[in-house]
Amino acid sequence: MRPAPPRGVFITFEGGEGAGKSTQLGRLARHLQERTGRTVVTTREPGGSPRAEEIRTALLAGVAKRYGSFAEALLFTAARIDHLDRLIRPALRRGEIVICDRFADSTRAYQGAAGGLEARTVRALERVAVGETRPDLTLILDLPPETGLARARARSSETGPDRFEAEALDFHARLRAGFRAIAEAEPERCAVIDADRGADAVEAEIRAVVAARLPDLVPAEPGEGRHNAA
Ligand code: Z5A
Repeated sequence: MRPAPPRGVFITFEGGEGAGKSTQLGRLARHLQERTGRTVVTTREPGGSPRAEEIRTALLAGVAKRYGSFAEALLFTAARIDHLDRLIRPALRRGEIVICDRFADSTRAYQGAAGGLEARTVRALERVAVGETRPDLTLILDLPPETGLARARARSSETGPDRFEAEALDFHARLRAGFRAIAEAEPERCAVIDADRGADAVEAEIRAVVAARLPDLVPAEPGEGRHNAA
Protein backbone atom coordinates (compact mmCIF):
# COMPACT_ATOMS: atom_id res chain seq x y z
CA MET A 1 0.00 0.00 0.00
CA ARG A 2 1.25 3.47 -0.86
CA PRO A 3 2.17 5.53 2.27
CA ALA A 4 -0.21 8.37 3.07
CA PRO A 5 1.09 11.82 1.95
CA PRO A 6 2.34 14.11 4.73
CA ARG A 7 -0.22 16.51 6.14
CA GLY A 8 -0.61 19.61 4.00
CA VAL A 9 0.57 22.88 5.52
CA PHE A 10 -1.21 26.18 4.96
CA ILE A 11 0.68 29.45 5.55
CA THR A 12 -0.74 32.92 4.86
CA PHE A 13 0.84 36.37 4.59
CA GLU A 14 -1.15 39.40 5.68
CA GLY A 15 -0.58 43.13 6.19
CA GLY A 16 -1.22 46.55 4.70
CA GLU A 17 -0.17 47.91 1.32
CA GLY A 18 3.47 47.59 0.33
CA ALA A 19 4.34 45.61 3.46
CA GLY A 20 6.56 43.28 1.41
CA LYS A 21 4.25 40.24 1.41
CA SER A 22 4.91 39.20 -2.19
CA THR A 23 8.66 39.65 -1.75
CA GLN A 24 8.75 37.57 1.42
CA LEU A 25 6.34 34.94 0.11
CA GLY A 26 8.70 34.21 -2.78
CA ARG A 27 11.69 33.98 -0.47
CA LEU A 28 9.92 31.68 2.00
CA ALA A 29 8.67 29.43 -0.81
CA ARG A 30 12.21 28.94 -2.14
CA HIS A 31 13.52 28.29 1.37
CA LEU A 32 10.85 25.70 2.17
CA GLN A 33 11.27 23.99 -1.19
CA GLU A 34 15.01 23.63 -0.61
CA ARG A 35 14.77 22.59 3.03
CA THR A 36 11.81 20.20 2.86
CA GLY A 37 11.96 18.89 -0.72
CA ARG A 38 8.17 19.12 -0.73
CA THR A 39 5.98 20.76 -3.33
CA VAL A 40 5.31 24.38 -2.42
CA VAL A 41 2.30 26.05 -4.04
CA THR A 42 2.26 29.85 -4.01
CA THR A 43 -0.97 31.68 -4.57
CA ARG A 44 -2.80 34.91 -3.76
CA GLU A 45 -6.13 36.48 -2.89
CA PRO A 46 -8.19 37.76 -4.37
CA GLY A 47 -7.37 35.34 -7.16
CA GLY A 48 -5.47 32.08 -7.35
CA SER A 49 -7.92 30.29 -9.69
CA PRO A 50 -9.11 31.46 -13.14
CA ARG A 51 -12.58 32.48 -11.92
CA ALA A 52 -11.26 34.15 -8.80
CA GLU A 53 -8.76 36.09 -10.94
CA GLU A 54 -11.70 37.45 -12.96
CA ILE A 55 -13.33 38.66 -9.75
CA ARG A 56 -9.97 40.16 -8.69
CA THR A 57 -9.81 42.27 -11.85
CA ALA A 58 -13.25 43.75 -11.14
CA LEU A 59 -12.57 44.35 -7.43
CA LEU A 60 -9.22 46.08 -7.91
CA ALA A 61 -10.66 48.26 -10.67
CA GLY A 62 -13.14 49.50 -8.05
CA VAL A 63 -16.23 48.14 -9.85
CA ALA A 64 -17.92 47.11 -6.57
CA LYS A 65 -16.84 50.12 -4.47
CA ARG A 66 -20.08 52.03 -4.91
CA TYR A 67 -22.10 49.09 -3.56
CA GLY A 68 -20.28 49.27 -0.21
CA SER A 69 -18.23 47.01 2.05
CA PHE A 70 -20.82 44.23 2.28
CA ALA A 71 -21.01 43.77 -1.48
CA GLU A 72 -17.23 43.83 -1.72
CA ALA A 73 -16.96 41.26 1.08
CA LEU A 74 -19.41 39.02 -0.81
CA LEU A 75 -17.25 39.22 -3.93
CA PHE A 76 -14.01 38.53 -2.02
CA THR A 77 -15.82 35.57 -0.45
CA ALA A 78 -17.06 34.26 -3.79
CA ALA A 79 -13.49 34.40 -5.11
CA ARG A 80 -12.25 32.64 -1.94
CA ILE A 81 -14.75 29.78 -2.28
CA ASP A 82 -13.57 29.04 -5.84
CA HIS A 83 -9.91 29.39 -4.84
CA LEU A 84 -10.33 27.00 -1.90
CA ASP A 85 -12.23 24.43 -3.96
CA ARG A 86 -10.03 24.48 -7.02
CA LEU A 87 -6.54 25.08 -5.65
CA ILE A 88 -6.01 25.26 -1.89
CA ARG A 89 -7.91 22.19 -0.62
CA PRO A 90 -6.75 19.83 -3.40
CA ALA A 91 -3.10 20.87 -2.78
CA LEU A 92 -3.45 20.37 0.99
CA ARG A 93 -5.04 16.95 0.42
CA ARG A 94 -1.98 16.01 -1.67
CA GLY A 95 0.19 16.94 1.31
CA GLU A 96 1.66 20.07 -0.29
CA ILE A 97 2.72 23.31 1.36
CA VAL A 98 0.42 26.16 0.32
CA ILE A 99 1.57 29.74 0.87
CA CYS A 100 -1.07 32.38 0.15
CA ASP A 101 -0.61 36.15 -0.24
CA ARG A 102 -3.65 37.39 1.77
CA PHE A 103 -6.61 35.29 2.89
CA ALA A 104 -9.65 35.66 5.16
CA ASP A 105 -7.89 38.02 7.60
CA SER A 106 -7.82 40.59 4.80
CA THR A 107 -11.62 40.56 4.70
CA ARG A 108 -11.69 41.02 8.48
CA ALA A 109 -9.25 43.95 8.25
CA TYR A 110 -10.23 45.69 4.97
CA GLN A 111 -14.00 45.25 4.84
CA GLY A 112 -14.40 44.85 8.63
CA ALA A 113 -12.00 46.95 10.72
CA ALA A 114 -11.26 49.56 8.04
CA GLY A 115 -14.43 49.34 5.92
CA GLY A 116 -16.94 49.32 8.77
CA LEU A 117 -18.66 45.98 8.05
CA GLU A 118 -19.93 44.41 11.28
CA ALA A 119 -17.68 41.72 12.76
CA ARG A 120 -20.51 39.17 13.01
CA THR A 121 -21.24 39.52 9.28
CA VAL A 122 -17.57 39.06 8.44
CA ARG A 123 -17.43 36.02 10.74
CA ALA A 124 -20.53 34.48 9.17
CA LEU A 125 -19.07 34.82 5.66
CA GLU A 126 -15.77 33.36 6.84
CA ARG A 127 -17.49 30.40 8.48
CA VAL A 128 -19.38 29.57 5.30
CA ALA A 129 -16.45 30.02 2.92
CA VAL A 130 -13.44 28.81 4.90
CA GLY A 131 -14.97 26.19 7.19
CA GLU A 132 -12.20 24.05 8.64
CA THR A 133 -9.52 25.18 6.16
CA ARG A 134 -7.78 27.57 8.56
CA PRO A 135 -4.14 28.55 8.10
CA ASP A 136 -1.58 26.71 10.25
CA LEU A 137 0.41 29.94 10.47
CA THR A 138 -0.34 33.55 9.51
CA LEU A 139 2.56 35.99 9.15
CA ILE A 140 1.32 39.56 9.61
CA LEU A 141 3.81 42.03 8.13
CA ASP A 142 3.46 45.20 10.16
CA LEU A 143 4.76 48.66 9.28
CA PRO A 144 3.57 52.28 9.43
CA PRO A 145 1.00 52.87 6.67
CA GLU A 146 2.95 55.88 5.36
CA THR A 147 5.96 53.65 4.66
CA GLY A 148 3.92 50.91 2.99
CA LEU A 149 1.97 53.35 0.84
CA ALA A 150 5.18 55.09 -0.26
CA ARG A 151 6.58 51.72 -1.36
CA ALA A 152 3.37 50.76 -3.16
CA ARG A 153 3.12 54.16 -4.88
CA ALA A 154 6.73 54.09 -6.02
CA ARG A 155 5.98 50.77 -7.68
CA SER A 156 2.65 51.76 -9.27
CA SER A 157 3.70 55.28 -10.34
CA GLU A 158 2.79 54.54 -13.97
CA THR A 159 -0.43 52.57 -13.50
CA GLY A 160 -1.84 54.73 -10.68
CA PRO A 161 -3.18 53.51 -7.34
CA ASP A 162 -5.70 50.64 -7.24
CA ARG A 163 -9.03 50.63 -5.38
CA PHE A 164 -7.51 50.23 -1.90
CA GLU A 165 -4.22 52.11 -2.33
CA ALA A 166 -6.37 55.16 -3.12
CA GLU A 167 -8.04 55.14 0.33
CA ALA A 168 -7.15 57.91 2.81
CA LEU A 169 -4.46 57.48 5.45
CA ASP A 170 -6.95 56.94 8.31
CA PHE A 171 -8.35 53.91 6.43
CA HIS A 172 -4.84 52.45 6.38
CA ALA A 173 -4.34 53.25 10.08
CA ARG A 174 -7.57 51.33 10.91
CA LEU A 175 -6.32 48.52 8.74
CA ARG A 176 -3.08 48.25 10.67
CA ALA A 177 -4.97 48.26 13.98
CA GLY A 178 -7.30 45.59 12.56
CA PHE A 179 -4.44 43.24 11.69
CA ARG A 180 -2.84 43.77 15.09
CA ALA A 181 -6.15 42.98 16.80
CA ILE A 182 -6.40 39.70 14.84
CA ALA A 183 -2.90 38.74 16.01
CA GLU A 184 -3.81 39.55 19.61
CA ALA A 185 -7.00 37.52 19.42
CA GLU A 186 -5.34 34.47 17.81
CA PRO A 187 -1.72 34.37 19.02
CA GLU A 188 -1.33 30.61 18.37
CA ARG A 189 -2.02 31.09 14.65
CA CYS A 190 -0.58 34.56 14.03
CA ALA A 191 2.88 36.11 14.29
CA VAL A 192 3.47 39.84 13.83
CA ILE A 193 6.67 40.58 11.89
CA ASP A 194 8.28 44.03 11.98
CA ALA A 195 8.36 44.78 8.24
CA ASP A 196 9.87 48.27 8.59
CA ARG A 197 13.37 46.92 7.95
CA GLY A 198 15.43 45.69 5.04
CA ALA A 199 14.11 42.63 3.22
CA ASP A 200 16.94 40.37 4.46
CA ALA A 201 16.23 41.15 8.13
CA VAL A 202 12.51 40.52 7.60
CA GLU A 203 13.29 37.23 5.84
CA ALA A 204 15.53 36.07 8.70
CA GLU A 205 12.79 36.69 11.25
CA ILE A 206 10.21 34.89 9.11
CA ARG A 207 12.46 31.83 8.83
CA ALA A 208 12.95 31.81 12.61
CA VAL A 209 9.21 32.11 13.24
CA VAL A 210 8.40 29.30 10.79
CA ALA A 211 11.03 27.04 12.40
CA ALA A 212 9.69 27.77 15.89
CA ARG A 213 5.98 27.55 15.08
CA LEU A 214 6.11 24.62 12.64
CA PRO A 215 8.99 22.54 14.05
CA ASP A 216 7.99 19.38 12.14
CA LEU A 217 8.11 21.17 8.80
CA VAL A 218 11.70 22.38 8.54
CA PRO A 219 14.37 20.00 9.83
CA ALA A 220 16.98 21.88 11.88
CA GLU A 221 20.46 21.92 10.33
CA PRO A 222 23.34 20.68 12.49
CA GLY A 223 24.40 23.49 14.83
CA GLU A 224 21.27 25.53 14.02
CA GLY A 225 19.59 26.71 17.21
CA ARG A 226 15.84 26.98 17.60
CA HIS A 227 14.37 29.86 19.50
CA ASN A 228 10.85 30.66 20.52
CA ALA A 229 10.14 33.27 17.87
CA ALA A 230 6.94 35.21 18.58
N1 Z5A B 1 -8.40 42.77 -0.21
C1 Z5A B 1 -9.55 43.05 0.52
O1 Z5A B 1 -9.95 44.20 0.63
N2 Z5A B 1 -10.24 42.02 1.08
C2 Z5A B 1 -9.84 40.72 0.97
O2 Z5A B 1 -10.51 39.82 1.49
C3 Z5A B 1 -8.64 40.45 0.22
C4 Z5A B 1 -7.95 41.51 -0.36
C5 Z5A B 1 -8.17 39.04 0.07
C6 Z5A B 1 -5.19 43.16 -3.24
O3 Z5A B 1 -4.25 43.93 -3.86
C7 Z5A B 1 -6.12 44.14 -2.55
O4 Z5A B 1 -7.33 43.48 -2.17
C8 Z5A B 1 -5.47 44.61 -1.30
C9 Z5A B 1 -6.42 44.24 -0.18
C10 Z5A B 1 -7.68 43.88 -0.86
N3 Z5A B 1 -5.34 46.00 -1.29
N4 Z5A B 1 -4.74 46.68 -2.09
N5 Z5A B 1 -4.25 47.42 -2.79
P1 Z5A B 1 -2.82 43.46 -4.30
O5 Z5A B 1 -2.70 41.98 -4.20
O6 Z5A B 1 -2.56 44.08 -5.62
O7 Z5A B 1 -1.91 44.28 -3.31
P2 Z5A B 1 -1.36 43.97 -1.90
O8 Z5A B 1 -1.80 42.63 -1.41
O9 Z5A B 1 -1.64 45.12 -1.03
O10 Z5A B 1 0.17 43.82 -2.13
P3 Z5A B 1 1.21 44.88 -2.55
O11 Z5A B 1 0.76 46.30 -2.54
O12 Z5A B 1 1.67 44.36 -3.86
O13 Z5A B 1 2.27 44.81 -1.46
P4 Z5A B 1 3.15 43.63 -0.87
O14 Z5A B 1 2.95 42.36 -1.62
O15 Z5A B 1 2.92 43.62 0.56
O16 Z5A B 1 4.62 44.15 -1.12
P5 Z5A B 1 5.72 43.77 -2.25
O17 Z5A B 1 5.07 43.72 -3.63
O18 Z5A B 1 6.53 42.66 -1.82
O19 Z5A B 1 6.59 45.08 -2.12
C11 Z5A B 1 6.09 46.36 -2.49
C12 Z5A B 1 7.29 47.23 -2.95
O20 Z5A B 1 8.17 47.43 -1.84
C13 Z5A B 1 8.13 46.55 -4.05
O21 Z5A B 1 8.61 47.55 -4.90
C14 Z5A B 1 9.27 45.90 -3.28
O22 Z5A B 1 10.43 45.77 -4.04
C15 Z5A B 1 9.45 46.86 -2.11
N6 Z5A B 1 9.88 46.20 -0.87
C16 Z5A B 1 9.55 44.97 -0.42
N7 Z5A B 1 10.12 44.72 0.78
C17 Z5A B 1 10.83 45.82 1.10
C18 Z5A B 1 11.64 46.19 2.24
N8 Z5A B 1 11.82 45.36 3.29
N9 Z5A B 1 12.20 47.40 2.24
C19 Z5A B 1 12.00 48.27 1.20
N10 Z5A B 1 11.26 47.99 0.09
C20 Z5A B 1 10.68 46.78 0.04
